Amino acid sequence: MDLDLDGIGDEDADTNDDNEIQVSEVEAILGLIVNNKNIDSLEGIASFTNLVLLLCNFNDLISLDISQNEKI
Ligand SMILES: [Ca+2]
Ligand SMILES: [Ca+2]
Repeated sequence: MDLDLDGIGDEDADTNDDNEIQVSEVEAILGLIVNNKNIDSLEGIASFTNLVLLLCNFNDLISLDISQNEKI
């Protein structure tokens, strides 16, 4: 998954490998592609303030609130 949309796939958002996702690491995430992952909630999505791309087809989402994601 290419989280920062630089064309290079990224393992995960934990870029400094301390096993925690800091706010700065969440803010660095520009793209989330989570199609077909059996996800039933994207409740924390509001924290992804710099997100410009969200693909979440074929999941079990009932509702999705991206009103806080101003760049989508
Ligand atoms: Ca990348
Ligand atoms: Ca980290």
